[in-house]
Amino acid sequence: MAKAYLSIGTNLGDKRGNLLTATALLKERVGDMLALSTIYETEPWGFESQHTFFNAALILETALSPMELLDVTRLIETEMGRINKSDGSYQDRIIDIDILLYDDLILQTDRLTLPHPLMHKRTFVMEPLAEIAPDVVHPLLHKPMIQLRSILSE
Ligand code: PH2
Ligand code: MG
Ligand code: MG
Repeated sequence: MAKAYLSIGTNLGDKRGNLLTATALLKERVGDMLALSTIYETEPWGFESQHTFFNAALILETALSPMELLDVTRLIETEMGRINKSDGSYQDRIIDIDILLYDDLILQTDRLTLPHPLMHKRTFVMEPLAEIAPDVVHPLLHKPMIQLRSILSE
């Protein structure tokens, strides 16, 4: 079994409900939920929007491979009504599920890069993640999440 560290976010509709639906589906299809952070209300990062985000982080114990996990998270996003713009720019969304870490795996493929390449630069990721995984060490930066989070807010 592996531990998968995920970030979830939404800035449209019933935001609390969207996060609850996503976590319920992840538990059903991915594996036991070992931890779930509190929900953080955050300002849109990297694009302009009038809709604030609700963000959270979670840890799942899973028998799925990283690619199987990616397929499951994409399917849940689609089933929940996520529509992606073809140009890849950031936009408002019902749900976004991002894989941050998969144990201490380092991976680079067309579809998936692990650790998530931007995780350590984003307060909306690091704040909830440091809450549930303070001592987990970033496999490339070799620093614990609590330290990466505190560097960000300096
Ligand atoms: N996700 C993004 C871009 N910007 N900003 C916040 N606050 N929360 C997010 O989840 C988020 C974002 C791309 O996925
Ligand atoms: Mg994202
Ligand atoms: Mg995403």
